[in-house]
Amino acid sequence: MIEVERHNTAAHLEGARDGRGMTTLEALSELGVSEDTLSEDEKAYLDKNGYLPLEGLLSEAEADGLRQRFDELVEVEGEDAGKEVHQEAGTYRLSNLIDKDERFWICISHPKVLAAMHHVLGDAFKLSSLNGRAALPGQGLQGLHADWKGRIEPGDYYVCNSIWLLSDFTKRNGATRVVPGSHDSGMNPREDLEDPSADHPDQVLLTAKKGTVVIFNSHTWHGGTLNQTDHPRYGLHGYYTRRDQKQQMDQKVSLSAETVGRLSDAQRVILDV
Ligand SMILES: O=C(O)CCC(=O)C(=O)O
Repeated sequence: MIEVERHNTAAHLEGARDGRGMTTLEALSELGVSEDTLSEDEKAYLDKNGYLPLEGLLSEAEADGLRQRFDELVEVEGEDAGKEVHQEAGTYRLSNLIDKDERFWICISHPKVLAAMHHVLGDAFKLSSLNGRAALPGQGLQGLHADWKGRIEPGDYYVCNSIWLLSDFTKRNGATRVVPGSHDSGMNPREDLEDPSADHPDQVLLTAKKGTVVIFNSHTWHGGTLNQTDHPRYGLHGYYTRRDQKQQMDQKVSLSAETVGRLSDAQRVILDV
């Protein structure tokens, strides 16, 4: 699970203009984000529910290509897969995906996703990590959690996630569950629920076609469910944080010079490298 502690070392806007002299807002503009990239209805849905499904952001061929690459990396990395950030029994986990294939860069470049991050996190934010998770047959149940330790004031969000569906998410294959509106509850499920693994009366299952990206405010209570099928259920987690916070995976340390050299200035701002 992703949980990051607060790291209050800088004012929120410090770092908005980085070494390349470009602010996050300027980078967003370069990457094609404008005020109306998300519709007013989409923004209102995200504000109210704490999540927003965006269908068809990847074509079927793109999703299949990423899933194939996912499997190759699992094979190559073997027991080390995911260890840069987190390993989880019953799943394949991968980390540091920006460095591992240029095709994953869509997760830091898609205007709709970046517009949603801007809406939740404000004018200065960056990627925290890009990880992969596949729930294996008969596995994958997680307790409800927020990707943040402790409680927050409603509206004062630190982190926001995007889950990129590389499989259809169905009722039976371990689709992510979320509790709509819980981002503004002022509570944290790990501290405030008696049994975070139990079904929650208000939970909804995020069933959708592969190629969909579901944005979820990471303070929204969520978790993987049990995969009751014979096939793994694949997703990527493009996890973002306010710019004054520590990244889950320090991109300056984890990206090779070769990768950094191939990124555009705007992408480098999003990665803070
Ligand atoms: O992959 C999923 O369905 C959600 C995973 C998740 O919330 C986590 O690993 O923290």
